[in-house]
Amino acid sequence: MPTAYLCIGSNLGEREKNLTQALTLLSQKANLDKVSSIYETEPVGYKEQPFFLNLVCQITTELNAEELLHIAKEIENAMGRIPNFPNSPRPIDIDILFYENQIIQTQNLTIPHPRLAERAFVLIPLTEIAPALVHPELGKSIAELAGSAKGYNGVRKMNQIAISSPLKGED
Ligand code: PH2
Ligand code: MG
Ligand code: MG
Repeated sequence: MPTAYLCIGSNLGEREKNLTQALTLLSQKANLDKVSSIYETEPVGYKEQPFFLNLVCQITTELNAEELLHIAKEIENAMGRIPNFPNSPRPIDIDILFYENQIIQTQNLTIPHPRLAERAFVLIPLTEIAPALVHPELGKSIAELAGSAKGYNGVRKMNQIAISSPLKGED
């Protein structure tokens, strides 16, 4: 079954609950195989907004990339996300980082996520669950990319939180 990696973020409302709810909703549509720790992260891009909580997860799914994007948007909408300016605060953001080793460029979707290689808030949690994963365009592993990423100071691991409930079984 195809494997995909997602980054989930929240910086409005009860951030931790929002992440857990997003994982629960996602687990109703895809197999949730691995979930990273939660990190509190300094906002990248538009700075005048609250700190985020971010995590990444690995799923397996029969959904293709477009269908997965549709599900991600459905979950964002169901959780009260209002379309706003780019990089604005949001209760939940679900981004597809990788879908298999596919390179996809359509009007709606760019995979791998175009900014992941410069985002410590993605690379650090991803190193936990997929250090050997190779970026299909850059030809470098996540561990290598994380080694040269900037912005480590803005990414702080939170105490382990009860995020295991939507996971079926241990890894
Ligand atoms: N998402 C963004 C822009 N900036 N910064 C952090 N720390 N975490 C995010 O998830 C994030 C961001 C756009 O989606
Ligand atoms: Mg995003
Ligand atoms: Mg997004």
